[in-house]
Amino acid sequence: MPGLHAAQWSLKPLLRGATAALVFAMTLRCGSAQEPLRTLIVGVDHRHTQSLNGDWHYLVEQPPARELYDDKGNVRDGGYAQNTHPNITSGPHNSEYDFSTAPTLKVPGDWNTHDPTLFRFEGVVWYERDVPIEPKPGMRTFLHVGAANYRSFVWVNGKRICQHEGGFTPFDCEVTGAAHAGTNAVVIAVDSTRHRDDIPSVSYDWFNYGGITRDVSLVTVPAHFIDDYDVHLQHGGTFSSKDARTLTGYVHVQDAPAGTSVTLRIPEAGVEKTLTTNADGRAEFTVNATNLSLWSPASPKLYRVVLASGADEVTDDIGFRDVRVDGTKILLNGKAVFLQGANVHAEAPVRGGRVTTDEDVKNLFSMLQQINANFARLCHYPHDERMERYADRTGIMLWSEIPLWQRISFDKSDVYDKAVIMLHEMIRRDRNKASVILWSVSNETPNNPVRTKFLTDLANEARRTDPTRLITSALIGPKVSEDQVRQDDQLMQALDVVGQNEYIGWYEGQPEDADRKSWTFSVNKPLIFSEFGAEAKYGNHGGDHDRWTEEQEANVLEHQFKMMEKIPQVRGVTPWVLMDFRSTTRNIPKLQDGYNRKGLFSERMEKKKAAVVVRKAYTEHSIGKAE
Ligand code: GCB
Repeated sequence: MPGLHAAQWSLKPLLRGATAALVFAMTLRCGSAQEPLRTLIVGVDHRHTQSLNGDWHYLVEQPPARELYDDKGNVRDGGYAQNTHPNITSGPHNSEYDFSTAPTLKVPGDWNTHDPTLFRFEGVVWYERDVPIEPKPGMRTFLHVGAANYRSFVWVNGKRICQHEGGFTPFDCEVTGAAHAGTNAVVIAVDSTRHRDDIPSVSYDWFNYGGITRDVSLVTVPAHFIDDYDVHLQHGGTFSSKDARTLTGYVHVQDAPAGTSVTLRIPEAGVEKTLTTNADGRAEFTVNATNLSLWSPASPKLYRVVLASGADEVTDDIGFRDVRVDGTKILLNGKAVFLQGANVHAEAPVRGGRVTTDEDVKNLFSMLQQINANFARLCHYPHDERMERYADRTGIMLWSEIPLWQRISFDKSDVYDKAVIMLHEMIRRDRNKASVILWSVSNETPNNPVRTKFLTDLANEARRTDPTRLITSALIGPKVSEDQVRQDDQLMQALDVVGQNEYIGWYEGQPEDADRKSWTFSVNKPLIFSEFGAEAKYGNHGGDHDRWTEEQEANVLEHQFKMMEKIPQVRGVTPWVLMDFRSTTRNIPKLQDGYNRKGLFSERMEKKKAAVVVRKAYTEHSIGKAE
């Protein structure tokens, strides 16, 4: 299969009970559109590419989307996919569509906020763009899609070149064989319909923005090219100043014969080394660097890293740091840290819709800055890569999560396989980002043996794939109605850091009930209170116990912080949530109007009283024991 080296990214060791062939067969059904074996080029945002952002023609297909799926749910290659430009005045009327005169939609973007008639639309939208391509002898061209929600199918000049499942991770489709010199019709069908066995499943508390929501580009590379790399600080048994000088990792050259040479240069750190690939196209290295300044929130130093092999060259800006746990402490470069932050959804402040621009990212981070955060939980799915880049540059530590939210089909092996692919896609894209310190495998899942086995395996897979970061999950329960709360979820055994969600004062009891709670955990590990909070509509005022007021939201947080300060292993807090965000399930008129109102800021970035409480706690360190 072109595009993958078995040892590089084979799923063989990962698939439980399903062979790769079976998964491939499943890809042909709408129930699963994941291509298990394929290319994913790392660092595309730092490569020289031909951007395909901008206007694409689009056609909306009302369910049941017969242009995309046949009666059995198999994907069709006829119809819109062929972009036949029918002669609508005199030709036979067997295909009644025309992309060339269809309206246009911005990529990246979501169709929901583009056109009010599509605001609640969940289904198939077909995108088309005429793309000039000049194939160069010996070169290969890939279409890179930063993310499209949820299933995507891509045709070039009527030939289906790839499909992908998952709304929040990138994919690359090779167009070399399907493209010709001149104008090429690129058609992408995006289906945002929810299914029980999807990840996330059918219900979740955010907005199902459909469309090609992240950057799209053409990446042209030589026949053998660098598709993956990992450059990090040596992660030994204990952190020492010696580790702080040693960089290690690998560079992978796709389709390279054994012995292909690769150069690694980090000029500012005095690193220049020639490496050679093994039979799998992988060149591993360990090098000493001089005078390395480690990345930290106080000093988010990034180094220009240059990788080259033959005619291919990639540059990236990478920070080097060490993160680990020691008992209940979280250590960054050997020093205990307290993570003070907030949960962040990938919704654009003020204008609404998915985060797609540098401006959106800057706005979100400006609110984090206002509360004096050093950390953010990017919930509940991998965010636009711009977020991690921004955090890398500004020194914000991050939690990154795959969308295993509450109830998913834990009993199905193909759902597990899908989760593994999403996990790998997330880690592969972001493993060179110093800001990301935690990989989260799930949020608020039901505590039962089937789920625990699924998530334990997934946590172990995350650790195997990236042993340099900490693995976490946000747990929910036990019931907090008693004053003694004992958390003994077996999933904690598989985690490095425990995430705990609870809503005392909102979904359960009164704000001051928190004062009487005494929490114990059956593991001695660092703990992050990963969600807590209450809803308030900005500008709505009243007493400390009046629901939906800014005063009550602030009151809940004050009591929460007091409770958390008494729990010895608390090493982080992220109130739910930085900013009000759209959710299809929040339908109380005048108060919610389609928004989850637990934001510290409104969706227009207006500061609520809760933000002031959080800023005070983070500035005065009234919450926050690092040791
Ligand atoms: C939760 C979920 C989060 C919701 C939040 C809420 O526990 O993890 O996705 O949005 O509660 O507001 O209910």
